[in-house]
Amino acid sequence: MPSRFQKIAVIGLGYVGLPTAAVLASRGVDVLGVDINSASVELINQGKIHIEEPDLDVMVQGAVTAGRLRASDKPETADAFIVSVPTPFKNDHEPDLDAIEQAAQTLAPVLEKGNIVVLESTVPVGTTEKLSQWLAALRTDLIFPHEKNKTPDISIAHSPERVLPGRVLLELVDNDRVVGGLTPECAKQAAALYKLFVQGECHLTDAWTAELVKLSENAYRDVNIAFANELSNVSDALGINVWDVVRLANRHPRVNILKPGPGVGGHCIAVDPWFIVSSAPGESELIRTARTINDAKPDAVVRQVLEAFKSSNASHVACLGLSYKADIDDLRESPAVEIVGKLAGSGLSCLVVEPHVDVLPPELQNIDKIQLVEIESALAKSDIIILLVDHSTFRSISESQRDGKTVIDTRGFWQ
Ligand code: SAJ
Repeated sequence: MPSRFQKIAVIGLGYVGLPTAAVLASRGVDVLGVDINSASVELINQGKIHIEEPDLDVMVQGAVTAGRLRASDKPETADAFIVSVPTPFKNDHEPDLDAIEQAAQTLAPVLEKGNIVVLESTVPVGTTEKLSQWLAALRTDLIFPHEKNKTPDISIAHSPERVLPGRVLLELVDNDRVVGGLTPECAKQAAALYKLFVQGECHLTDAWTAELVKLSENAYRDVNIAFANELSNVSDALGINVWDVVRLANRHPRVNILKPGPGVGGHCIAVDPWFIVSSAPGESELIRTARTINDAKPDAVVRQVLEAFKSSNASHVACLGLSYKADIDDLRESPAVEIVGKLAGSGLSCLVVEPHVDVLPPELQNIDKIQLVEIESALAKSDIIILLVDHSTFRSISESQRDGKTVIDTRGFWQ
């Protein structure tokens, strides 16, 4: 029997949407990718990509060449719609759902009876229901699943993405998925959609639970990283090497402390816990505290570097890495970007090395104290080296290149 999902539209072609679109196309589905960024749309239609992710370029090129994947700034009718747009925060860590509301406006005109809409973006609890309400307001001719005691024309579910940048294509297929429907039938329909490519298990639940599951996963990781970061503050205060503490404590069979670092970045872990805090401020003290501890880490690194600079004759500081973690090009919420900006703001000349980007991010551009340079040049001119990101390419830096310099290793890379 042919699949009921012959054509799928993916709204939002970012770090998750584009790989999802490409994987679906590789399973023989006709996929339309929709994005408001016309430069990305144009690039994808040429079989090229605007983000860095292992093997994604080959998969997108194959899908476009085979005529299975097209990109556009406008949606068309389809059997299913996957919404994968950013959900940042605004003001005092309040969730910003504008992109989801905009996606609802974009897809409402082309919705047809029998369609399914899956929200993949990480959202505060209750947003999937809100999406249903937004769509209902725009399409009064259709029945939506939040409307009680009616048989819906459209299925709506939340299935949060869980993929790790750098391993997206593998994890999209292998990871289990949580699929939460606005009704049990919506969950069943969405699970059938994911079974087109997911080899992990699909766990069915309601949309509200699925929303909190996703937020809990990232808050859990944030709290654990905050523990490691607090431990590094404690160790520094006591003059003890935190990397030895973590390594030795982790020899206990039930202890697994994560790695301290210069702070927590990325569009997920640094953002999502706030969605819990904003929904239940009185009940989320630990989650809020973890955010505060992790957010304070870049300033602690800046203080450490300024201290080292004062007691040296250094003219330049080599800042190794700008992305939010190793071996990727994603600079969103990156603590390294914040640290470099603050060091330059304090008058230090920063020679930045970031092998994964060709230009500095807007917030670091046109600052004469900051230059993006090659590794060799940065190391040759600097007496202080700050390792901000543990990129594999930095393994090529030899001991002799570090000899005689002050090294501040925020990732335990050379421990
Ligand atoms: N970090 C540390 N120490 C550690 C681990 C991470 O300082 O021991 C830092 C990283 O350097 C980085 C930040 O935390 O700045 C986040 O990195 P990450 O690798 O922990 O996570 P992300 O943001 O790349 O991806 C997370 C993942 N969530 C979980 O592991 C629970 C991923 O599965 C999610 O799909 C993703 O968020 C998302 O999109 O929500």
